[in-house]
Amino acid sequence: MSRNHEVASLFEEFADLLDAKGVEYKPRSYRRAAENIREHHRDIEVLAADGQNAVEEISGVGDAISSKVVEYFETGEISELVELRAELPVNMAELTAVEGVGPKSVGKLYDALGITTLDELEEAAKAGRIQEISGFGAKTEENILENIPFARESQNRELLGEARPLAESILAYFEDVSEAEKWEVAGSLRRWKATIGDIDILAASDDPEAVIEAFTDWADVDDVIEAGTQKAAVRSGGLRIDLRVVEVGDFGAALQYFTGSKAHNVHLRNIAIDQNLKMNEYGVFDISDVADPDAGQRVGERVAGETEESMYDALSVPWMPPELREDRGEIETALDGTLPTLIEEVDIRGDLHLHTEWSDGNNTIEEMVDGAAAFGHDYLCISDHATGPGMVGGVGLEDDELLSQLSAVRAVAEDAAIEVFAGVEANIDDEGGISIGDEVADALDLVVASPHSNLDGDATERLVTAVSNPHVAILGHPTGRLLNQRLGLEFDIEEVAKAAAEHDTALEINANPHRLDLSGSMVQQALKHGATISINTDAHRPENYELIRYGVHTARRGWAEADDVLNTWSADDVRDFLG
Ligand code: DGT
Ligand code: CA
Ligand code: CA
Ligand code: ZN
Repeated sequence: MSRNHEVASLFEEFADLLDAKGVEYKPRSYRRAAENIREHHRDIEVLAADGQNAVEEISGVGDAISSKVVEYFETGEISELVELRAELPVNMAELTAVEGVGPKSVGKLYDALGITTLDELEEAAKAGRIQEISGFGAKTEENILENIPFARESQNRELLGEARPLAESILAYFEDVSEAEKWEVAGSLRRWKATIGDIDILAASDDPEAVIEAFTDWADVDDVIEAGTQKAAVRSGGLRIDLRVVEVGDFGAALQYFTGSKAHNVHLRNIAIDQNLKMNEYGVFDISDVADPDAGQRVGERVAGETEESMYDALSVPWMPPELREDRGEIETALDGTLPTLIEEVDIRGDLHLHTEWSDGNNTIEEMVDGAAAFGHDYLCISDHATGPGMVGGVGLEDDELLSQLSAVRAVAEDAAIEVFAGVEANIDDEGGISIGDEVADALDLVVASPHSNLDGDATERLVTAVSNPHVAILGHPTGRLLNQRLGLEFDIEEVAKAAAEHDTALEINANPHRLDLSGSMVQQALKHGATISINTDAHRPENYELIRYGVHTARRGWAEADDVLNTWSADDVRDFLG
């Protein structure tokens, strides 16, 4: 794995600390550079070895940043950053995990009260000392107190979009470990949960110690937490990775057990017991002739365990994809024989929510179109931000600018290899209205309407109004949640889904790993009322198109079939839906 990610995180930390010190402009350019470094197609370590000029091929990286990159690879640290950390010895990640507390507030809290940790923040808030700081007030203090439990909980969970690539690089590494006969990711990651407590990897081998040694020797291991004869745990990129090595004949049983969820497994075990069967990580055992079934793990005759399918077969429950295993009705449905045929990544034919440099995207219309074609899409919709509630810093386009962009999009569309829809991402105001005029809405092919402001509290009426608006085709990231950062809007998804179905408005699964909004369980409820789903990346650069898979697996967690999802349809059918 290249070290671009690591360097990008350093500059993000740098930006946060500068923000905390009240420095202007610089933090923004550091963040932009960090993003470009992370996405850059060449390895930054290789560029740094060629000197500052080579590093400056990355867009947004000038002299000030390239010199620090070179310094980092030469000395192992960036001296300015080391100084900043000493000046502001705060746990930035922990404190900014509290909704409403950004790096600037962290700086003020440290200056005024010396707060460095979440515990100190809580103590100060409870003692009423925060409201005495200028610019904070009683309301802010109350909000901070309210949001601390959520921040604390989210501290230990990692985003799916961070954990998945890491796990996949381990799986690829195991290709070269000759003693490993089978290996697979298990746990919440195999179920594609939006956030992940730890990564669980399962392997089968006749020589477990060799596999464990290879695992702890993996180049990206930062820290070995424990290493035994059958399991090990390491830390890599801030994530804990558990490895268990089992016998080849037990692999299916172990995979089923360690995939979970716990609730799904408990339900299955009860079904097993009703049939005089015992189910555990070593297999399914027939215990009808066993005097004491609790005498050990392997009792009675083993009837399944080599494959995961055999485990379900033994219980006469049809096998089901891991994404469904949350005990949300999947076992009953499987027993009825009515499991959905879940959507797959290959079913996706287009992306309907993405940005260009006309608003806050990184690339031109042409580049985004070419990128979508290269990714394999049949169509895309350019949907830059309109101005309106929640848009700051002049990012959003006025109506007349949207009309100029429309002509530009049509011009690109003429020569494009794929179908190009012209759209917009409008903002939903407090009453559910949208931030563009009727003339623009009529001229465009597609309006995504998204909440970007006032993202607290109950919003059922607001969103029902928005999806009932005849101009609106897609409700974008409906809750506005940011994983580990902000809970977002609360609303009655069933009411919103009913209105959406009635007015032919699709509900988005925003595939950005920070959002995954709608969530799987909300999708499941929305589908009961016949709503159409649209899975979009909200791409700000062509590299983001590949994030679509996180949306697809979230849809699978919501029991979606291909037909339920607008952008599995042909471009003509999408056009018909848009009316
Ligand atoms: P996470 O890591 O918090 O995102 O969630 P999981 O589901 O990966 O949970 P984890 O890592 O604690 O355990 C992995 C799987 O192992 C879990 O999904 C089900 C299984 N498992 C762990 N502990 C138990 C248990 O006490 N009972 C049962 N039935 N299964 C367990
Ligand atoms: Ca786990
Ligand atoms: Ca685990
Ligand atoms: Zn948005």
